[in-house]
Amino acid sequence: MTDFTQFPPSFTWGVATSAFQIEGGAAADGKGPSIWDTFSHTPGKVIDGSNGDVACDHYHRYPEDVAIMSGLGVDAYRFSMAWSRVQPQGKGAWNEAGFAFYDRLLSELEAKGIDAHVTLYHWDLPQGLQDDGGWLNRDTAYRFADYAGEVARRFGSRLKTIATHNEPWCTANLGYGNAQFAPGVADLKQSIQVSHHLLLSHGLAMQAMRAVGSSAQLGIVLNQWTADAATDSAADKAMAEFEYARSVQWFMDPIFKGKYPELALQGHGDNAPVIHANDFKDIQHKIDFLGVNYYFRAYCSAETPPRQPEAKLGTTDMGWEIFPDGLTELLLKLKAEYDLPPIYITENGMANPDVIVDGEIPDEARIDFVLRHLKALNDARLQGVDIQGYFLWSLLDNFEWNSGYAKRFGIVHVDYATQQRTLKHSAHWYREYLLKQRPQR
Ligand code: LGS
Repeated sequence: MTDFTQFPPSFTWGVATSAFQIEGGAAADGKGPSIWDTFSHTPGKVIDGSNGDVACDHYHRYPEDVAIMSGLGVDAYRFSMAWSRVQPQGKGAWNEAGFAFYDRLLSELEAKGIDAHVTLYHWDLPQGLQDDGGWLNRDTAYRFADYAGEVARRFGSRLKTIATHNEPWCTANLGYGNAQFAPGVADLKQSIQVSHHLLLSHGLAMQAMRAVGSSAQLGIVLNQWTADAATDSAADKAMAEFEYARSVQWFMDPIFKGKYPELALQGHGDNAPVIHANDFKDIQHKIDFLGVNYYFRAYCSAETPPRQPEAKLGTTDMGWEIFPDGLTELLLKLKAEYDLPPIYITENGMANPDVIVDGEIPDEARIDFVLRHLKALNDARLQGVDIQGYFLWSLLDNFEWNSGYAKRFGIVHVDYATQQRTLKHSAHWYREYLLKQRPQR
């Protein structure tokens, strides 16, 4: 299919994971519970009834996992820290044993020459803070800044980048909008207020980290998509415009322009958030990089039932349309609208119903998916978008939130009964592809 695309030698090639999805060790060494521990242990919340108690047991098997990454030849590893591992209640005492785990992980990565890209918040709020009102409580933003400052102070010099949040859109819209994710609230007004507190917490955390003089590049990771109208009808077009405003610009404009997009703010009406006088000043703080997670486009149809995209390239095991062109379009749109810092594609990948056949896992569909998206991102790069790296989601099959373990995103297969890791064809392919990108190494 797609031809080989040569990237510059300085381009960063990585893989990504997050704490709750792989670590396990749910109560190990003083870790406090997070909202995902609570949520996943509540019957009916996760499709297969599973939880993150053991997950990929990465908490104990991290040396093996780092060795796998080293074998793949990646430059960089994106992972998240579990806040309640290092601060069990989300406020008050730090847990030294929790920091010690990340210290060991970083040492392992350093020994293999793999750069660490850390996310501070990948959805696992300490339950102690949820008990105080969670992200609906403005105070949580200040607790987050304390945590960010402490991580930067301890580890800043060993980290290439620190992202405050992963996909605050998901926390707000899935955690508080439709109850699919922890903490499981379905209330539009609350979800919009939560999105504001998440943005505020990002700005406060940036300042707390700057204050300790960390050498790491500081930024945020946003899930983004283009929004296409299904037809030329005025209703579909208006829907697409609103979708882009409420999802992409809603998180970008405060950071880059110090305000919410008018269209979305108007549309939210009485559900618009309570904003304090200095909030935008706190949020609009220069970031060193922007992480973009891209999986699919939004397809907007005002009809009942809504029109579905043709999905010429098919859909993934999540039912998501494969639409690499949307990545090029998105990046060009962002460049036209904002004064952007360098971009990392911090997540891209697909769920596939992978099975082991005679010891092999032939996930050719995933290779095709990644190749097409790399081509799409290179098209944007050639048109002037400053893209510094690509992180494939995910290194390992893992706990896919409310889908449990049934959906497999890894380039490495995990047998959850034995914790055995097996490289899929895509992992072998990625290794060879990276060798071609940098034959000198
Ligand atoms: O595993 C997650 C991956 C899988 O697909 C990861 O933890 C997240 O950071 C990220 O959200 N991931 C992901 N995203 C696809 C789009 C998310 C928005 C869902 C909208 C519902 C229609």
